Amino acid sequence: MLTLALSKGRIFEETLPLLAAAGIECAEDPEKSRKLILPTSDPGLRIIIVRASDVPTYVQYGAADLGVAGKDVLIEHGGANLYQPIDLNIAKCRMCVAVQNGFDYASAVRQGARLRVATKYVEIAREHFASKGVHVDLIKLYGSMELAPLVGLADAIVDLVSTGSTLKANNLVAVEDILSISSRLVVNQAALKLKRERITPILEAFERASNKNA
Ligand code: PRT
Ligand code: MG
Repeated sequence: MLTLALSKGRIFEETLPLLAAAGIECAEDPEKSRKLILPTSDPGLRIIIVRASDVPTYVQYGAADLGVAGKDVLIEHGGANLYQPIDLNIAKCRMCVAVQNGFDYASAVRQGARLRVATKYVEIAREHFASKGVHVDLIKLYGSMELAPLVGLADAIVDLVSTGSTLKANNLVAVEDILSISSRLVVNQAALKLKRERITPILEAFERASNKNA
């Protein structure tokens, strides 16, 4: 049996067409069902539903053979024991630095001020500001980062942006692009060796289908 770890929402939805390209359908909708283990049309493949940031952990320990996770999540996790063969070109967005409209980010940075930065992505933020030589106090949050500058918790945030409407609705502007993000297929390294015959056709189908998203 192969186990594929997915998170609800955009990752699940955008992985369905890739599964379809491998001839696999998932009859159950995780938004409606409360089940965390979903069968598929392939009796040898099941899907487990986990939090987006937990996908690498399930695959790392072999509780799932395969998973789909954003590059943001993979960088924060560190990627131990994970083989990352394919950029699936799904769930695309950008990692950005954003501040409140009117905050003079450029001169704060130029003057060498110590910037307070709130984020869920502390590893990415640490690396970004270190490479620029900017001193920061990182404040770890688990969500709703957009609020932090509005109530004086931070000068800036590091967050994902896709349409930009969340920033706009909260009177924030992106002042720096850190990196482009998309989701990757991740495979447990031992599973790749032991279950290679089962995994290879799925990898090939995903690769073909994801090239069309590039
Ligand atoms: O929501 P939850 O706390 O359960 O976990 P999660 O946010 O990690 O999961 P989910 O499903 O929201 O995101 C899964 C993956 O999708 C992320 O790891 C990213 O790689 C990718 N992705 C793509 C995004 C976005 N686009 C995105 N726009 N993840 C989050 N967002 C959020 C962003 O954080 C911000 O709050 O959407 C908001 C901005 O969107 P716009 O369109 O208003 O700019
Ligand atoms: Mg989310």
